[in-house]
Amino acid sequence: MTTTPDPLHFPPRFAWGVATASYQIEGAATEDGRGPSIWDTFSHTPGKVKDGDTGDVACDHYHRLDTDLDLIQALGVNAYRFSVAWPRLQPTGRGPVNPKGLDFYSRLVDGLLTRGITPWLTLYHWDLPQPLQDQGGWPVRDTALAFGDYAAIVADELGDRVQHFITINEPWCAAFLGYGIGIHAPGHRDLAQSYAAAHHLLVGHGLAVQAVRANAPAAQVGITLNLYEGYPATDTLADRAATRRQDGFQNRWYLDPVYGLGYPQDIVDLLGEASPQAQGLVLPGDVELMGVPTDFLGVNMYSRSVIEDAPGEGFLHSRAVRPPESEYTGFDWEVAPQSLTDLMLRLQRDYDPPAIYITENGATYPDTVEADGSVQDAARTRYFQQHIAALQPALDGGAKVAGYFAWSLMDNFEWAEGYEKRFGIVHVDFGTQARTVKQSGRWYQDFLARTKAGVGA
Ligand code: GBH
Repeated sequence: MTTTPDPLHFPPRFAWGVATASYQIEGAATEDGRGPSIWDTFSHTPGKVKDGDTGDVACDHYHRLDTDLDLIQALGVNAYRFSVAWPRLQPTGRGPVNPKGLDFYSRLVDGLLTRGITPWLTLYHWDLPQPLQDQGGWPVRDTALAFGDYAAIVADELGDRVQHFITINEPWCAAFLGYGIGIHAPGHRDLAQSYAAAHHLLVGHGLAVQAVRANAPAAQVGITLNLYEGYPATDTLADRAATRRQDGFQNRWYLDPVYGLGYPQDIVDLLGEASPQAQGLVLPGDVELMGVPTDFLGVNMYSRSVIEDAPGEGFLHSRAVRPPESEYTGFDWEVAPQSLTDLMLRLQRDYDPPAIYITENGATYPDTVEADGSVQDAARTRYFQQHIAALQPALDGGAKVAGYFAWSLMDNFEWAEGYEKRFGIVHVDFGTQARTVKQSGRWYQDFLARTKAGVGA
């Protein structure tokens, strides 16, 4: 199977991985001292998650650690990205470590190292301890301070073995989907609150970077943003300006502060009273704190956006359009591998990160399990081929792409979509918890074997 005539060439020591997140796979939601998170509360609130699904059991990964580690190893990856559930480590979000929670992550890390796989640890993938939400959640600054303390504990306890830390996964989602439009936990709908949350997520990121540096001095640390390259629907000035506004909302609002530039003024102006500045939340020193130097930029990329001017629509006066001739995945997301090339080159040009890691890339399609039990997910397989191939021109053009993580290791709890939307390269039967490597997983396995052997893809 080839998509490009020429074999691909990746830099030496390229990280090839698969990714997961704690609430999406672990289950064991009330075991061994784990406290509740906002996702427990949200998923147990009727009407919030499709079909009333919860992460109570999920992939039961907490109880299947060893066999899941064997599965990861069998794929042939050299890196595994997972997240630590904050309420497993600190059940109320503050105070002493829960030893059983720590023991789980310690066994996970050791199990990876024994198998020759580099652990990539995400500190926050959305499962905020519920008691911290009860005290105001991300819209209050105290949550960022608590997050910095938690980061120090994790770096201190695991930093002897973990050398790659990601502070926050997708602050845009945590802030906007959680506090702005309410489709994610904690389900609030208030634009100003979402910008207060975004500010404290970025402050928390800065504090966490400092905490990792202080407690695990040799480790690399960065943040993961969900970035989508924007394209104007037509070449008119109006559509181009609308695309720039959308880019400010989705991308620059996070990139600019992380690279020390503070918030983009065009979006501050559009937000007016809802901006963190107008709310009095940006304290002296915050621009430096949010922009504390990092070792890499993590990028989660799934699609692109095509934007047209739409006066009066939202505070951005813009709207996403759906190019009819294109190909789409299960969330009605456009398959747009060229935009991955464009995004990498643009990030390198505009922000010059020391390294870029694709910390998530993948697709959901309705999979069919064949009579013989196999899962033929040709569309997902093609999606991975095309996006991995799209990294080649980015590398050739000077983008410092240093790794790629497929989302996801296995089908899991897809947030508000419950278990219906599958992203795994390994199929999970949620009745029996049987794992079956899909066609896409077998393709990735073959690709990695060939790439490591220097044969190209
Ligand atoms: C990432 O979120 C997450 O980091 C990961 O946990 C998740 O499983 C993965 O991507 C796949 O979704 O109405 O089109 O917005 C990306 C943002 C937010 C995408 C929720 C799906 C719901 C459908 N996700 N969104 S949509």
